[in-house]
Amino acid sequence: MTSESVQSLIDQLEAEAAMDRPVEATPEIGIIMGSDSDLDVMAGSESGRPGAFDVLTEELGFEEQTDYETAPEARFTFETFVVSAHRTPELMYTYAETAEDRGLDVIIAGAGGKSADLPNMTASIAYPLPVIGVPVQEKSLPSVIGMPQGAPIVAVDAGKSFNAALSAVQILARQHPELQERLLAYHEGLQQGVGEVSRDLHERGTPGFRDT
Ligand code: RP5
Repeated sequence: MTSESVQSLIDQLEAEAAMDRPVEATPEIGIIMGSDSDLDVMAGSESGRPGAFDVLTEELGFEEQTDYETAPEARFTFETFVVSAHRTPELMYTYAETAEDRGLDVIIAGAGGKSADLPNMTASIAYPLPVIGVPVQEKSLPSVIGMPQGAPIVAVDAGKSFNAALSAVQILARQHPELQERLLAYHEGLQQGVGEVSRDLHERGTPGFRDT
């Protein structure tokens, strides 16, 4: 028995899949997580470590798409849903099965707990669409990366949704030179930061550097 709220999401995904919208009007990246309690890890927390939402919106010029009738201005977008492998298996199935027809090019899937099945089940159903798994906790790592031969998933270290988003954009960048430029600019910024810190440490010396 599927609840009304879940069924309405399933119906919406199926309807969107049948729409055949132009690629500019649909998100390239789908972000799903097993629970809204995963959101701080998957999106990035306001007070803690940044995540997929932060790098996509602040570094790479993406916008989050919340309405399919009125797409955001940004050319590249992502969507975000809670999809639980154990509590809403029908929704997981429909999400993965409709992903390509809804215009997604890559899915980032995160789950916590010891039985973090959302990333690997999504990868199996959405195949050959690439899925990047994020173990939300350290103990989720074996169940996210432990796929049998012939059933691929790409995965990042526990909690590293930031890197999952970078990997997703690397995949997209093979077809979109403007994303390649944004990735290079982001990397140059990292290099610049290390170079500045290195010069500062060297020129002030360790005690002086520590005092600033
Ligand atoms: C997993 O169980 C979710 O991905 C989450 O990390 C964990 C706990 O979920 P809640 O009980 O907080 O909803 O499926």
